[in-house]
Amino acid sequence: MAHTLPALPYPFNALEPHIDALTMEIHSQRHHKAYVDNLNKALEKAPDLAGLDIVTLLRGINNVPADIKQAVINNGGGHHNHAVFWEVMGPNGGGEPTGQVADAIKAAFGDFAALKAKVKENGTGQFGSGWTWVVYDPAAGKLAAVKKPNQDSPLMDGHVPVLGIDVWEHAYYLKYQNKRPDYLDAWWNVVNWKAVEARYVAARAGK
Ligand code: MN3
Repeated sequence: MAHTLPALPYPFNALEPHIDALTMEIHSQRHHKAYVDNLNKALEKAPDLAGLDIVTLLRGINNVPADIKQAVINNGGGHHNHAVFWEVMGPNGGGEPTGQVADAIKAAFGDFAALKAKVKENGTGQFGSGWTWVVYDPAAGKLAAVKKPNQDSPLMDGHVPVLGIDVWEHAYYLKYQNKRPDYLDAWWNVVNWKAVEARYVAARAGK
């Protein structure tokens, strides 16, 4: 079964003024769509992998044949990273973390301010394109902040992405131009903590 572009769970302008409608439209309908299309194209050469969901495919990246492995890393990673990104944002977002994920942030980072500082450091420190992530590390049994280049998925490291911010220029250039740190500060106004907590709870349950 072919991978499909998920529907955005809110209108393009729902994250204004922090993320502008045109960026959301181009980002979701063209950039994300290209990853999905190119992933499907790459998998035409590996029919055995066609039935795997995207998470299973990326966790098992070392089982992917060498001739399409990099295409799956780039486009499969691009597909899943963006699916997570749309999910952990939303209208009327922001504020302080709540529930189980608030406790997990306190345990791993001390407090929310320290987490934001680490996410910003990773996002501004990622040279070129990539992502700044908060992941659940099953081996350590806690949250961690990591940066990844390009579309490399944290799933390939055995981590579960709980929250991520895209720092490719296509994610912020129309509104923020070269000011990536300003975009990273503004991003917390659109975080959907309910969705982040749900991802954390599922990750702890081994899903
Ligand atoms: Mn992107």
